[in-house]
Order: sequence, then C-alpha cells, then structure tokens
Amino acid sequence: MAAGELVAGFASPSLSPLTAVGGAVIDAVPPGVKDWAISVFGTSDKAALLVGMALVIAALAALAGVLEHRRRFAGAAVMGVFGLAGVAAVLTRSQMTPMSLLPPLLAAGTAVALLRVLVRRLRASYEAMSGHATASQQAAAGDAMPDPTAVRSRRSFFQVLGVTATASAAGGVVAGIWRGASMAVSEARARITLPSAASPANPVPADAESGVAGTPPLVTPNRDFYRIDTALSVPAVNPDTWVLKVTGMVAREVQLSFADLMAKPLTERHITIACVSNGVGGDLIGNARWLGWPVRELLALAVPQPGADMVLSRSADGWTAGTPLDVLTDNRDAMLAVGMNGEPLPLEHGFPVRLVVPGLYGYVSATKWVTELKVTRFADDTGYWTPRGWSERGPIKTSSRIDVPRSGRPVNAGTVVFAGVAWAQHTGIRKVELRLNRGPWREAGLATGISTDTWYQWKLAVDLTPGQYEVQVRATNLAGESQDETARPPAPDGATGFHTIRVDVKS
Ligand SMILES: Nc1nc2c(c(=O)[nH]1)N[C@H]1C(S)=C(S)[C@@H](COP(=O)(O)O)O[C@H]1N2
Ligand SMILES: [Mo]
Repeated sequence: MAAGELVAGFASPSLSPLTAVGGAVIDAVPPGVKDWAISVFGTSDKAALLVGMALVIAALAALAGVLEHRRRFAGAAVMGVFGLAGVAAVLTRSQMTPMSLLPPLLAAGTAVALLRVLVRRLRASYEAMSGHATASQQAAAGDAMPDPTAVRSRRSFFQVLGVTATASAAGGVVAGIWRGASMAVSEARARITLPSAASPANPVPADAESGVAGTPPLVTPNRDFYRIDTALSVPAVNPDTWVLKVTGMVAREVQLSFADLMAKPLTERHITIACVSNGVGGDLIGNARWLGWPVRELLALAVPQPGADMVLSRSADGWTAGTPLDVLTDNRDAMLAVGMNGEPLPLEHGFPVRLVVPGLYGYVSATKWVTELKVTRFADDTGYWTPRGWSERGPIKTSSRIDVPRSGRPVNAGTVVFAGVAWAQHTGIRKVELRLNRGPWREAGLATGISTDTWYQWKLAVDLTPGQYEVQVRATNLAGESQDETARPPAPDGATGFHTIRVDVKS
C-alpha cells in the first residue's frame, strides 16, 4: 500500500489507491449507513473509514500470508484480486487519469513479490528448525548445538520482514505528508467563495456555437482542460500563506496576500489559452472564463523603472516565464486569475493564483502557482524554456482546426458538414476557408466570437460525391493576415501549416 500511495504522489496526485477505494466505499454505502457513520464519528468519519480500511487490508494481508504458506499462489491470488479491486475503484472516480491505474497495480505487484519472498524464507526456517529438532532428539545427550541453518533462515525471514516494515513506514510517512498537504489545500480550496466580478464577462452570444455535433464545447469544462507543466507532483500551495511579491526594477516592492487579491475589484473574461507545443490540428488549447485582477493594476502600484521590458514570473516550484512588460501593461485583460469557469482554480491549473495573458503561448505567460513577478529586462533574465530551444517571445499564431468529421472516418455521400475552431487571440478571426483536394478556397460560416481573445467556431456544408478527399482549413485574422502555409514543427515558437484531414466519402 505504501508503494502504491508513494507512486500515486507522482503519477496521480489527486487519486491514490486508498482515496479511490475510500471514495468508492463512500459512494456505495447506503445513505442510512452514511448518516449512521456521521452521527457516530462526526467529522472524524473519514478518519474512521481509513482506520476501517486499514483493518480490512491487514486482515486480508494476514489471510494471504496463511494461504500462500499452505499453497503456492493462493495468497498471490488474493493479492491479485485486491489489486483488481483497486483498479475497479479507480475506474469509478471522476478524477481518474490513465496514470491512476498504475499505483494499485504496482501495490498488488509489490505485495505478491514480498509475499513470495517472505513465505519462502519462513518455510526455509521451519524446515531447518524441524531438521534441527530431529537431530537433537537423536543426540539426546544434552550437548546439542543450535542448528546454524535454522538460525540463519529465521534471521533472514525477520530481516526481510523488518526491511519491509521500515520501508512501508517510511513510504507511508512520505506519502502521508504529501497527501496531507494536498488534502489540506483541497480543503482550503473547497472553503473559498469567489467574489462576483466588478467587471463581468460578456455573455456568450447566442450564435457563438456552430451547433455541429462533435465540435468541442465553446467553453472548455475544467476537467477536460488540457494540462501542461513541468511539475512532477502538483504543487500544494496554501492560499492562507500564499504571497505574491513584485520585485526587481520597480520604484517599490509590493506584496499581495490572497485575501488582498480577493478584495480587489475583479475582472471576468473568456480567454482561450494555448500551448506552444500544440501541433497543427492538436488539442493543447482550451477556452475558459477566468476571474482575476488585471496585472497592470498591480504593476502600477510597484511602478516599473525605465529600461525594464520583461516580467519574469516565478511559480512556487521554481518554474519561470518571461513576458514582455508592455503586454502586461497595455489594455488587454492580462490577469492574476483566481477563478476558472466559476470555480477557484483547480489545483492542476495553478491554485490559488496563476497568470493568464491573452495572445501569448502559455510558456511565456501563463505561470501557474505564481509567487513572484520580477520586473527586469530580456537582456538580463530568461524564462524556463528559452535556454531549452524555445523562443524568447511567444505570440500565439493565427491557426485553425477541423474537428468534424474526424480524419479518416468514412462519411456518406451527399451533404457533408465540416466544423471546427479558429483562433488569433487578441486580434480576432475575420474568415475561415476550406479547400478540397487543393481546389479553390471556399469561405466557411463563421460563428460570432465571444471576444477577439477567444477561439471562434466555424462550419461549412459541402455536397460531396463518393471518393477520397483531402480537406484543408485556413484562417485569416482581423488584421487581414492569413495563417502561414509552411509546415513547421512547434519548436521554437509554434507550429504552422494547414490542418489537413482525409475524408473517405462512401456512396
Ligand atoms: N508553474 C508552471 N506554470 C506553467 C507551466 C509550468 O510548467 N509550470 N507551463 C506553462 C505552459 S507551457 C502552458 S501551455 C500552460 C498550460 O496551462 P494549463 O495546464 O492550465 O492548461 O501553463 C503554463 N504555466
Ligand atoms: Mo505550453
């Protein structure tokens, strides 16, 4: 269990085998039992559940030990079933990711391996002991020496047992500290009520959705929002102790607490953020309604000194992004966000506070778990990804994607509806065009945008006869610039080229 919990700390921080089984038990027990548990244990009901689970696990482990000692693989089978039960519990949880399946399997695998080793040593020590007993009975002279093989076997059994217990305790303590910290932060997050925005978001226009089945939602739900960061385990940042420092080339350094931030007049905006690693046609892009305080207001309090041209933002885990100072001080809605789609930021998306900057790729702007803004110069400082082969500046490139139909999926001849999204954050989209088999470009119907800072949905119905088609999409932004045709990979400053799909039209 310790191995599973420990690995979950890395692989699946929001869902460990124990929390999955506990959650499944909580969901499965009838309401009467739940009420009874709360009335008996009060707010310690979760602790009581964990103690109960520990007792059941200990009993099962003992059972597996006895069975394996009697018959080879009998105990291993118990452990295997136990691992599968863990996997089943994980599968019922909404926080599940493919990585969440690893810890219960690993826990079961570790248990089986340990069981084998321990039973083998125990058996060896029994055999040696019974051999010794016979020998000493035969001698019957009273000067029998203890059989060294028996002593060695028994010692080796207890050595393995001791090492296992110590490793489990150490693993358990580390995992416990880990989970305790992130649980405390999750609880702090659950207690937060977001203030209403002083400057609310525009309502989503009624005709902003193309209405084509299979198009991703215009506003991406938090659980489906892409996640990209270097954090091996999600940083657990407590809002009660969080402070943001504005340092560097400023007239005065400023410090901001979470309470200070929540008391500011907040702005709410839909903003589509994108990852520079998003390949043409990729899904490392998402649109959310962010609530936050404009960064320019904070910088105005600190008063950047002449000559400064960059803000190096730093996260609780030391990651950095270099953002042009002018982008953070112009009239765009660059913000210190506390809310995402009406909720406090999810832990994986930067709780309690992150940066969101319309128009720039995440790696140069969207610092999650942000704790410092250092006003500086591009000549003096570099963000995390710049020395690793990515450009110093990262404005988002005008781009577009075909979501419907899926590439390679056969469709019926007749009217075929194509649909997707296009984006040119902070400039906006003017038109989207499609071409079939490199023919003439045809203009698609463009849905009303929420704002120029978000993606736009588009659709086009085309009558098609049976055959193979290569379909390409191209967007033009409101500055009149069409997207770059040349196919280039994401590095160093964002992929270019037309998203191209193949459609097989059946008669
Ligand atoms: N602390 C921290 N913030 C970070 C990153 C990171 O690695 N660490 N990655 C950035 C990158 S590259 C992107 S694309 C966005 C992704 O934000 P999301 O995970 O909320 O979608 O976060 C940015 N903020
Ligand atoms: Mo990114």
